[in-house]
Amino acid sequence: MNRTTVRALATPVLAAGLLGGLATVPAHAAEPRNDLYSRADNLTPQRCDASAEGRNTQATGQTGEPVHYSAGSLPVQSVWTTWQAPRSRTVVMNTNGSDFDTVLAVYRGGRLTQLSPIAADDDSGDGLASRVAFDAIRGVTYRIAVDSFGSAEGNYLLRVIC
Ligand SMILES: [Ca+2]
Ligand SMILES: [Ca+2]
Repeated sequence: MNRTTVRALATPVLAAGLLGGLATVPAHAAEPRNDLYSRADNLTPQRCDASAEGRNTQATGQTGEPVHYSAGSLPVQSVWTTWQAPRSRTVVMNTNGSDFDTVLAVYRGGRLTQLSPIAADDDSGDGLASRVAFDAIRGVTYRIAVDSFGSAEGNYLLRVIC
C-alpha cells in the first residue's frame, strides 16, 4: 500500500474520530456499551478532574440493580462508569451539559446486587442535571450510575472534580 492510499483511507477514520462525540450518535443505535454493570466505562483512574460522555438511549435496567434515586422511576436506562479516587477528599460529580433529565447515583462495592449507596441526586446540577458531593476515600473504586428520570434519554456528560 503506497502512501497516497494510506492517506486516503486514514482521512475518513480521522473524521469519524473527530465527529464521534455527542452529535453523531444515531437514534437507532443499539444499547450503549456501558449499559451493563460489568461493562462499565472506566474514568481515568487517579485523576481528580476526569470526564466521560456517552448516551443512555436503549440502555436497560438489570435484575437486582438498585433504584438510583427514590423520587424517580425504577432503573430502566442506566449506564455505568467507574472511578478510583486518587486521594481522600471531597469529590463532586455532575452531569451538567447532558441533554436529558438525568439522575446520578454513586456506590461502592463489588457485585451489582450488593452495592453500598454513597450519594444520589436528581436535579441539583444545572437545569435537570444531577450533582453529588461526598468524601471519597483514597484507592476506593466508585461505581457511578447515570440513569434517566422517568423515560428521559439522550446523551450525557459526566464530570468528576476533586
Ligand atoms: Ca443499565
Ligand atoms: Ca434530573
